[in-house]
Amino acid sequence: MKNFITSIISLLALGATSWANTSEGDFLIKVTPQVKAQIMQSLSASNMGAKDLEFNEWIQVKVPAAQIAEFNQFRAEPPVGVLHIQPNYKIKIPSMLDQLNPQKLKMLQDNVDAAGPFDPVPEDNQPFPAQKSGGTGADQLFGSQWGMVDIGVEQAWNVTKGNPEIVVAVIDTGVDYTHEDLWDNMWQNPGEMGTDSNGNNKATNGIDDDNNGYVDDLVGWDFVSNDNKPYDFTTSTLEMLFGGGNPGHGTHCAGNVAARGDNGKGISGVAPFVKIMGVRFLSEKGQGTTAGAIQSIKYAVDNGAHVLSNSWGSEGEDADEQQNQALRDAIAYSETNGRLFIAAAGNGHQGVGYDNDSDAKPAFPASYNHDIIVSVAALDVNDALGAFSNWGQQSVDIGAPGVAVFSTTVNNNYSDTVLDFLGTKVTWDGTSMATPHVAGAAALYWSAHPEKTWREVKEALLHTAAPISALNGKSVSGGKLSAQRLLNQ
Ligand SMILES: [Ca+2]
Ligand SMILES: [Ca+2]
Ligand SMILES: [Ca+2]
Repeated sequence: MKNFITSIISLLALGATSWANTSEGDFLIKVTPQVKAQIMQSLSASNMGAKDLEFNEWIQVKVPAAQIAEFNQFRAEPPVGVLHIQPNYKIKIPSMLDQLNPQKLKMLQDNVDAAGPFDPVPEDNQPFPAQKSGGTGADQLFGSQWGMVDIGVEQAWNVTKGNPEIVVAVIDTGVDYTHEDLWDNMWQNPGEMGTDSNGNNKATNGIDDDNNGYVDDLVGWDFVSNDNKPYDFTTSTLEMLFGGGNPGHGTHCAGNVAARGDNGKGISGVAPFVKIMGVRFLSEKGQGTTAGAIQSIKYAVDNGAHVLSNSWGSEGEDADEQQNQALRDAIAYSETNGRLFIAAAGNGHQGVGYDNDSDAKPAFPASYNHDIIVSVAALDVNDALGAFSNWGQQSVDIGAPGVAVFSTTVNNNYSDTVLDFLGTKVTWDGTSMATPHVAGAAALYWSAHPEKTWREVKEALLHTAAPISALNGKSVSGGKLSAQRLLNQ
């Protein structure tokens, strides 16, 4: 053991490391409980880049570029006490442009100068609204939500509109929790509500009142900024177009899970009265790392989310076809604790190629063989598979609305359109958009049947799927999500 520690320290001592740089030289190591303290102490004492991820003895280690090759030798033959070494694989949301054909993309590029000024990025640290809106009345924009009608939410709502005790974690780019149609349904950590013994607001007193390791985590956590404001920062149109930026991905997903129903505003999610936990590990560029993903999953599980909605993909599985063991450990943790892991089937194989069979070319995490995962393909209004959507008889479970999907967007907006100029319209398309429908339906079913196990909820989702030809032989269930059948079976 001493040998490994000495080796790591000597490697790290040779060059400065930076936590801001999450590219090369960023590793995750899993050690045994017996040596963890020793390794952390040694690395910390040397002022090296080591971070305890506080999950299953995983430690993030930064290695200077010049020493990466040497460090990589440990991967093939981990020293005693070290169970696994892997890169801190990148994770991302699919580009909103992935669905565009090359001609259309070229046209956008040719016309990009006409796009006008950059859209403003919202200010950092959006404060929590002072009070709930408490409005009543019809959701005026419900008619724009073709997906809700398509899966039969109105018939499902005759049974239940959702129990506020049921929580869905939207693990994504964050959520605009200040949105008029989301704030009322944001999960609020009971341990950070009310006043402390000094009469101060627990949500803003700078104290970790519930001792869960996170200070003032009222609505969730931001693992990018490491603070209690998992707000959904959008980027400019130009960055979004050509830099893989985020046009408000997490906020769009959250609305389809549980935008507030019957409040006289906007739209309604599939489960209009369950709660949304905001967990952010993907930046405004739509990029994150495995370290952030596993911390997010653990946070959601430990703080009571019943369903985890995951509209993202791991670059994992590198050229050596190595598995992302850290991510698999986190998914196994959600299974051990019985929290359904709903995952986007993916838009093409690692962003390349349409009409992808995930059985042959898996996309992760959706294609992992953990039973807890429900992998979701994207359908359009005519029950056709989205041109971009992955499918797989063994590896994709069910389809749901995922083309031109209407939902909440940042700054109290609502839309099915990412951008629309000079005759080119980019709509909210993706298995990312399909996934929250299934997450919401699982939450709705669990609201009506709180005694069910996760396995029973998953079986009910798949068993009640409405058969469609587009998914016949291309998915486990052979059908699309039916909230109507699910709640009325
Ligand atoms: Ca706390
Ligand atoms: Ca507090
Ligand atoms: Ca509403």
